[in-house]
Amino acid sequence: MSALRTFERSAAPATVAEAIADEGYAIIRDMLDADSLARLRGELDPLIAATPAGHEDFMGMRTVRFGRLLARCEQARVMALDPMLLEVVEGVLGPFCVRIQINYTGVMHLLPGETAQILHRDAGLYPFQNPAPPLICATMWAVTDFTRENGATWLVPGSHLWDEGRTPVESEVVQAEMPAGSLLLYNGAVFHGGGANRSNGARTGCAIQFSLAWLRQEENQYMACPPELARTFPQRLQELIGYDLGAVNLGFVDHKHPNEVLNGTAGDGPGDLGPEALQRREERTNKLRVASWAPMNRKRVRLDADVVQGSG
Ligand SMILES: O=C(O)CCC(=O)C(=O)O
Ligand SMILES: [Fe+2]
Repeated sequence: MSALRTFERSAAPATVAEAIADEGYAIIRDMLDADSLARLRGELDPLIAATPAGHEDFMGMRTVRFGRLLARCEQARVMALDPMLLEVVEGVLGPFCVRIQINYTGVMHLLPGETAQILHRDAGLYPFQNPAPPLICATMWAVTDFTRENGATWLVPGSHLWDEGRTPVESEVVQAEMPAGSLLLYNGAVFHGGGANRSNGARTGCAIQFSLAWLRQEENQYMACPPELARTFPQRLQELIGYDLGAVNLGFVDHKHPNEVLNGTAGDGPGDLGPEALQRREERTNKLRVASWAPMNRKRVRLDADVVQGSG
């Protein structure tokens, strides 16, 4: 297997963002220290124990999976606000939006015997043909070690830049092997999928996905974290889950700023929906040109699990 793009926590966020722009992914080691990891496991263990495995093929028949992580897990709230993480995500998505937002949060706990997931693009939610500007920057936190045997995430480096229609072959797939506490970040247009768990232990990953704040979130954060709960969160987290403007004049409530409405600080009159800072930021982002809007069929790609598992 070719060397994975791996960085230390002390790396410059811009360098990590560049690796994600070039190769579609990066791994940062030691994002969680031993205490944070222990707190996270302590919170996740009862949630995992209380959740039945298996839903359907894509979700994994031997996978314990649940979302709404920010409502359920305090340590996940800390992780979502990690300054290094946010700087990297800003570096990846920032040129294409005025605001970043949290798009999905959840746990993927692969039990022994789980088979490989279909390779897919998370950004396939949105009807853009590839290549497209970055829409999603996904993160996968290794709660256990991620190994070749226990189902470390498969990735196809560079596939975020491929033309629509190109599908991966086995020699193009790598596995994100990383010790517990590491963080995998990837562009949502990179082909990837959970691996097969051929070990005797579970593989636990925590996903926190970000996206351009002008897109609808995959997980409905307003219902996952309703106002009475969100009010107890740090303000930056309130903003990241969507209690914020997604751009100038995008997402107001009764013509007022949603964060001010949430926290009861909105005035009586129409709110200031185009604060200067937001407008200045808008001037620095790119306006996109859609080169083609011809309809085309959408499909998922399945690679044979055994073939890919044998790739080196
Ligand atoms: O479990 C993994 O490693 C990846 C899961 C995934 O990509 C997904 O469910 O969208
Ligand atoms: Fe995925």
